[in-house]
Amino acid sequence: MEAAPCTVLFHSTLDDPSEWIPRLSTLLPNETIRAWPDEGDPANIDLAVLWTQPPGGLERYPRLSFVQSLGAGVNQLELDVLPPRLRVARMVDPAMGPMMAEYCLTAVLRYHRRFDAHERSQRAGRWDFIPPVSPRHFPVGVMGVGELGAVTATALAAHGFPVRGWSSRPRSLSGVTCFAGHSELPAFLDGLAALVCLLPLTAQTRGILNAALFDRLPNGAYLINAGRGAHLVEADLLAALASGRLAGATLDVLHEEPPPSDHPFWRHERVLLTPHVAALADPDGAASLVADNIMRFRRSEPVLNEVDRMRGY
Ligand code: NDP
Ligand code: OXD
Repeated sequence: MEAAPCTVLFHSTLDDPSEWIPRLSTLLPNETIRAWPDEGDPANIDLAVLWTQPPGGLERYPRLSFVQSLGAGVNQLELDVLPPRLRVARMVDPAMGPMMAEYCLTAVLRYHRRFDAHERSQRAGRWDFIPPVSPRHFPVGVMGVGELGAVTATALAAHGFPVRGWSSRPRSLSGVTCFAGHSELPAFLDGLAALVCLLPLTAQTRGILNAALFDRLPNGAYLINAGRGAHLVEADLLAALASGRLAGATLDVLHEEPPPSDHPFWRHERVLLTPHVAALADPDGAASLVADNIMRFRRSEPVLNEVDRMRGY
């Protein structure tokens, strides 16, 4: 039997509703799609497609039963304050893996081929000859080898870098040496030339990029964080860059995006900031994934990529 029509609320501070609403309306012709703030009566909202909670929070929607996240990460939805009955699915868009891999490969190659140093030399008017080294001598570690990390680790390995992956549960990835759990973190970090963070932000991973972790890396290692800003203890990064423990950092995510204008990262010569652009769901393909999950939920079928509310990702 056809389910009665329902109302779907769309809210994002990142994604453009004019890209999403027409596609969702075509794919879900029987549902009413409303773009916040034009939400109508909050009591009529059944489902939501969100990057973050709309102002006023989700308690305003007493009938809301399912949230499809526009982000692969879901920490920005503040899962802890959502009613326990609310089910949440995250974005797994196959187009995002290669996009993330490309971002991380670009950042790793920039360090491996010493473009960072060449940029500094040029600015100082120096012709510094730094001989290139083979990628075989530049081990890269990827923290988090889930949907995005696995594609990234595999792409780095295909480029000739020795690659290690670290996850919560043991994993096996072709061409990647895998480590799991806290007990294997020191072995994972030992000797890395570059560390890439693609973890979800949870109570376990908040602040994981800190002085104690940096001290396990060799002097002159590089950090690339495209997970979440709160993975990083910013003061510890500044200290590690000052001491030479770390030689540079590429940060796509920050505690505050954008950071305040007086933030030391803006003008730090060893920090490269990018504005949360590493990977983004493309409405062209991802709108049908969202519509499919909504239809699954409506038919009481298992939804795809449901978030484990206890685990937080
Ligand atoms: P997944 O859930 O598919 O993968 C997460 C990985 O992290 C898994 O391998 C998981 O281990 C591992 N992990 C989680 N907690 C721990 C822990 N405590 N210790 C060790 N490993 C852990 O997520 P995605 O790959 O889809 O996305 C990862 C993150 O990337 C997102 O949560 C988001 O924060 C960020 N992101 C950033 C974007 C950007 O543009 N900068 C774009 C999209 C995402 P296990 O396999 O054992 O579960
Ligand atoms: C994210 C995303 O989680 O853009 O950052 O999907």
